[in-house]
Amino acid sequence: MAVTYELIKEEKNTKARLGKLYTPHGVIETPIFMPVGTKATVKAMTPEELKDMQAQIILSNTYHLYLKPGHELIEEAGGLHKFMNWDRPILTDSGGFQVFSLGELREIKEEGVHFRSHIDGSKHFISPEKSIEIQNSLGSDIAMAFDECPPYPASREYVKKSLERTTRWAKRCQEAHKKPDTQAIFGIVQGGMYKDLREQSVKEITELDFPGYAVGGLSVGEPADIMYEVLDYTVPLLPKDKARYLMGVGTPDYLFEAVIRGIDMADCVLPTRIARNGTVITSRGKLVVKNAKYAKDFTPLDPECDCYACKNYTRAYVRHLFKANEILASRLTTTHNLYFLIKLMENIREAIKEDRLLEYREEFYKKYGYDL
Ligand code: PRF
Ligand code: ZN
Repeated sequence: MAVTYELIKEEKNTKARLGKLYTPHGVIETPIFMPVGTKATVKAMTPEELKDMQAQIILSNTYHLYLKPGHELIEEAGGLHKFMNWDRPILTDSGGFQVFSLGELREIKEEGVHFRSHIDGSKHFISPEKSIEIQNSLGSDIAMAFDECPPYPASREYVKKSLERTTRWAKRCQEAHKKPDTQAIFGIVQGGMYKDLREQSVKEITELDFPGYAVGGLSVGEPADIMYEVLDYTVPLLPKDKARYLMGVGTPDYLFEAVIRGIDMADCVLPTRIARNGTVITSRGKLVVKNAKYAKDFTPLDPECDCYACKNYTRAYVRHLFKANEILASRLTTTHNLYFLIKLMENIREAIKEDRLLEYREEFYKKYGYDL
């Protein structure tokens, strides 16, 4: 088996878990936040810098790399790890979600999805088999099954048809997989915001016996309490001896609430994206460093943070860099935001060890400015 999960400990007062995920490129301590490197780079960061901030695994995208530079080229380069000079684990998303986000530009059939490139309008087709072929070429440690993520809101009828197709596609992904010794495929649970459909999806997907499972179809615009409710009834149905990955979630509050409900892995573009717009996540909440009120603020982005940016630079300086359109602005805010979330997950793991996750959450929320 290319990837296995070891459950180390369950927290006393919540469903949170401490675990280890063994992959061909190393062991990951969970719960973990995965920085996103869509196009074979975590924007603005070198792999060296990611390692300095203790990033254990990154995520990349099948859809984008297939279009540019093409998976054949990456295979010729020796695979994604070698191509981008990152020797720790990589998870690739299957392309399903990215293709579905194209709206007008795509058409879903049983066979797969026809779509036009968002770059040049050229026509393409991705099927479960094609997605796995691409992910095999990329050589990620964890490949994701090709699924459909229905929009929110969506009718019961539509979600049911969609999840059943996602199951058939998951089976086709397994059958097409050529690298079971060096790459694992994780199955994806769908079912929208409907309890019985989530149950149906878990049953069908877990029957296929994947080495790990993702909860997809959440954080698609639904209110937070609906997402928490879906996690409340979905996560406990997943096998305890496999990793559980919540796709597309990465704000501190969502991370806390997901981990408390038994999630082991999460990813999100948000921290890196808002960083480039001049927003940083701090222990006192979000801070828009571009704002005029920071013009003469000579304190760090987050006085409680000990990342490279916070140890060496002030809000006034970072604001100046943004105003002057200097490239270092994005580098410093990205460094901080990723460090902040990676550190938060490390603190969460420590709290799980000591059975004080709820206390830690309360302490965090009080400062962060979040009402439970
Ligand atoms: N499926 C896939 N990737 C995803 C999602 C999904 O449902 C989500 C949902 N938030 C983010 N990324 N394949
Ligand atoms: Zn910092």
